[in-house]
Amino acid sequence: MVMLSPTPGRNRKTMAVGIPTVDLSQDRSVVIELIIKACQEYGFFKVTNHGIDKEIVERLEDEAVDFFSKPASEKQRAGPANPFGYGCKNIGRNGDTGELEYLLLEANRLYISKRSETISNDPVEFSCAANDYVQSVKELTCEILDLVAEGLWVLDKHVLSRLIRDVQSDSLIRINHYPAVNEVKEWDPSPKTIGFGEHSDPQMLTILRSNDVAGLQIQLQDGFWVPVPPDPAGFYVIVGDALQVLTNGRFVSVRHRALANSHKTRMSMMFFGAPSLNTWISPLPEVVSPNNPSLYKPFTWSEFKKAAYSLRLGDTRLDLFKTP
Ligand code: GA4
Repeated sequence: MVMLSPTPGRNRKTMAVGIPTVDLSQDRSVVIELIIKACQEYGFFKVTNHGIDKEIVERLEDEAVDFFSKPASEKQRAGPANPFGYGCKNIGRNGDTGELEYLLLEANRLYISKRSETISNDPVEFSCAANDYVQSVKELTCEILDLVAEGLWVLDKHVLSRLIRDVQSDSLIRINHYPAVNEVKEWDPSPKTIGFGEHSDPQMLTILRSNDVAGLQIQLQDGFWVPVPPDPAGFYVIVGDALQVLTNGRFVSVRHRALANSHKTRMSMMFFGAPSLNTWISPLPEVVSPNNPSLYKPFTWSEFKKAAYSLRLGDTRLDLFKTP
């Protein structure tokens, strides 16, 4: 694996870095130790032996392939993506753009809706595929959050997963489609074709799955960018801003980006696990002490979301909520 310089093009130093991988079928105590270490050092890891059926992933992937292969005018019927639906090139509300198109949907409201009718000729089929996928990745998110709570010696072991299981949870699902480009340099140290610019995810935890096309990169705490090798059979776990706050900065919300300079079409599917809009977010009592006071002012998820959407994609929005 290669590690890229933080200032691409200038200093071409490379180093080998491994992406932390957690085999969920191992002994529980080993799994917990590996997850805590990965969340603290990288805010990112891959899970294998996660128990999610391949067929569940492939059904939603097939639906998405069908949708993105439609003519632009038809896809536009499912847009714009503000707040939910089909989006093309525009990201958020403040002028960010990328070389991608996508579907952004509320994970808790995937019933057979008018929206499904604009996405698929068989809305029941689409809704079922999306629902089954969401159920599976939500379970995985909750399982990981329970392991995290146990690893942090939190008394109420389900305090984090309960936020995601809440029927009012503001979790989202996103399917990104990065079209292939014709001319690609074998190895480009200063990538120009940004599919999705660098950012951290505002939510608690993101579960990402991609097809076998590379593009995802994560930024290490020292600023180096590391390409993440694709693994369609695994899931990648991304620590978001809200979990950084809940752990009082013990976990880091990893900055990541997606390049789109591949000969092959890349497709990724993300589940963003978030609490309900009125949930107060502040460090868990077990991670604060007189020697380790809270680094953040309490805020509701709704306030944080509002701040995130008022800023640019790459802004470090947590700065607004730091204690003086
Ligand atoms: C990043 C994570 C999710 O994809 C997302 C994104 C959202 C959007 O695409 O509309 C945001 C971005 C994401 C962070 C800051 C704001 C909001 C674009 C943007 C500029 C759906 C999310 O929740 O936050």
